[in-house]
Amino acid sequence: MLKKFLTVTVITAGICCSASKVRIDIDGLEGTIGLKPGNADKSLKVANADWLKNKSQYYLTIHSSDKLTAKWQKFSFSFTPDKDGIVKINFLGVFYKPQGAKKNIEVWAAYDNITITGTEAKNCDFEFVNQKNLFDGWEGDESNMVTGAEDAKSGKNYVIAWHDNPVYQTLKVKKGQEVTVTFFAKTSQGPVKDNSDFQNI
Ligand SMILES: [Ca+2]
Repeated sequence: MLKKFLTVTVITAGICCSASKVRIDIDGLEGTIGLKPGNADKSLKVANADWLKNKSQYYLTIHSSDKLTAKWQKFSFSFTPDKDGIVKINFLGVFYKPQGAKKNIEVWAAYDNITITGTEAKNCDFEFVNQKNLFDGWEGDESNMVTGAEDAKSGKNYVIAWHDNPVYQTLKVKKGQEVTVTFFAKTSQGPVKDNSDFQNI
């Protein structure tokens, strides 16, 4: 029985790593800013977060219906805030925790060439690295950064993220001013830590 369980777990984990999808969250919880979903590509699902119950109107989640591919794909969605304030835009990856797993599984997605209208956003091509050696204007850590990459959608840099390792920035929004987010996404295998990782293979 145990052997059967382990086999199923391994197979499921194997499927997960190629099942990369878009996941973006818009978080207006701190300022209790209501967020109304607007137009979106048919390939995206934009919804208020039902798990937050009576606070669901302050939080939007955006998922792609289909798996991402190794080629960059363009996506777009809009939302409208119901008052002035600050919201957080989080780029992450799909939540994946198979039954019986102790930890969430790392399913990475890559993002680049983001355009945000209706507000001002910083460094949406990820081409500027700051003195902390992170992408200027964004919060995250070094594992989110891909630099000097030939496969970037714009320039030489892009970000990768998964559910527990997001990349985010804050946006100043205005009541009734629709915000539209257009971006490119593709699959990612996760960070390449060091060339020495390959020398030992
Ligand atoms: Ca870029």
